[in-house]
Amino acid sequence: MDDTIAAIATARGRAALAVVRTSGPGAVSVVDDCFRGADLLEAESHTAHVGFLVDDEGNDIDQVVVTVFRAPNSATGEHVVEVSCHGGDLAPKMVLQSLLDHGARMAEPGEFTERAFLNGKMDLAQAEAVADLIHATSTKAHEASLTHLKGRYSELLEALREELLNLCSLVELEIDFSDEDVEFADRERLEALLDETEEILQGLLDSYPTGEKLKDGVRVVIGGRPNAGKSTLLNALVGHDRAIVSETPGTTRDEIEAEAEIKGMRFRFVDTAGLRDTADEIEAEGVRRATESIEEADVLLYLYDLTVGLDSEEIEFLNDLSDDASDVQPVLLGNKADEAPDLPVADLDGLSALKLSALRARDDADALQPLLDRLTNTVAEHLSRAEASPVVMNQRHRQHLGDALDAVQQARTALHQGVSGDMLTLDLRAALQELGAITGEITNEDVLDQIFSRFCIGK
Ligand SMILES: Nc1nc2c(ncn2[C@@H]2O[C@H](COP(=O)(O)OP(=O)(O)OP(=O)(O)O)[C@@H](O)[C@H]2O)c(=O)[nH]1
Ligand SMILES: [Mg+2]
Repeated sequence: MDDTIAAIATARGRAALAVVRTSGPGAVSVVDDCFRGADLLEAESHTAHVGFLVDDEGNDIDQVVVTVFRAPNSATGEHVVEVSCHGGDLAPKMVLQSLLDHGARMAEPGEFTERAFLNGKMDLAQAEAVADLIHATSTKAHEASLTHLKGRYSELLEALREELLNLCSLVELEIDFSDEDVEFADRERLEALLDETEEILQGLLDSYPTGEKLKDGVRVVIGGRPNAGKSTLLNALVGHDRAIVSETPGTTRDEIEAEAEIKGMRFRFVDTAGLRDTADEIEAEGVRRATESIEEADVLLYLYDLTVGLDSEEIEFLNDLSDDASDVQPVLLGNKADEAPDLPVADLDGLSALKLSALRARDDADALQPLLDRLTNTVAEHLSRAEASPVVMNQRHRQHLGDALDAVQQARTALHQGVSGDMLTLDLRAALQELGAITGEITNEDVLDQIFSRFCIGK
């Protein structure tokens, strides 16, 4: 961290402004060397200065605003200077090049955040939340990563660690005084604390499926026979003509994916080829993909044409689906209600069913409302869990939380079996280690490199 890094912090492309960031011991002098304006070496922290950024031959590049943050009161804890220049393809690159020519080094991916972490500006879980926030594609995912960024999740883990640490020191004290046969650690209290820790860890682990849904979206596959109206429904759901609709059965072959946000959650809708036996090789491949896709769905919208009805093979398929323990939640949709207003939708045991007209829904948003409500219902559990945040959204965290839980459970078994104190502290220490790995209190360089290398440059 003894060198000065620089990178463009904003996205490429045409925009009014862009920001080029630099951080490190030489940040102020590097920018000062290529800035025609106030003397930045004398500038106070948290001040902004208008002037011209120049290249290494002294030619003007752009009119910019330079903001100076002096260590330790900056995002990274080092001297940081942000150059706001004009956006577009050229100015930000030329500004960056000039900073590099004047002694800065190109930043590695995530290096700004890594420095912030190493300087104690944020813990590892918060640093990861920065990445999640940037990648969030729905309101709920954004909220959840913001909670992590604000440190609520870290506070919870910290409190847990403190409890465990207390326990551990009591038991260790006992070991030190073992000759005198005293018990500093009240066994009942110990057990109560282990229970409590276990419950919190379990709660966090249970929130992971929600975290996954917040991050990746809910996968809704639209399936059914050819011509049932699947592509029409996809277009209605996403509000534009994404998929080709035609009266020729077997129109859709490739899977077509489109997204929409409903009640803050991201839904990924997948239109598939109509399910039927076919001699057409390409269509058959489409059917194979559709079947595979249905198995991997969170929700299956199974569409059928009300005027045609469900055949026995479909009924068997749907019954199997609601019977077996698969994670796919099926919703049966009787389509083309406009042509069959009096026909009821098939009533299959335990299967939620709705009647609709995908055709009408295309131009009449209200017609879709019952289906949208049904969809939000299928994720109601996730939505309420997201409210009761924090939600674990990160695979790495899940691993450590699971290992911490194992260790706590082992400690409890050890306690029951009356094993010696040192065995007990071994388990408690293991749990502490796992929790510390999440916030980065205990970590090694390889892990850090792995985490930060997934960030993008300038972050
Ligand atoms: N009357 C009526 N016609 C509909 C409705 N939904 C779809 N259609 C018509 O049904 C035909 C088939 O629609 P698609 O959306 O292409 O059906 P699909 O299920 O995607 O068909 P494949 O891609 O061949 O599997 C088209 O002519 C649509 O206009 C509806 O709600 N009412
Ligand atoms: Mg289609």
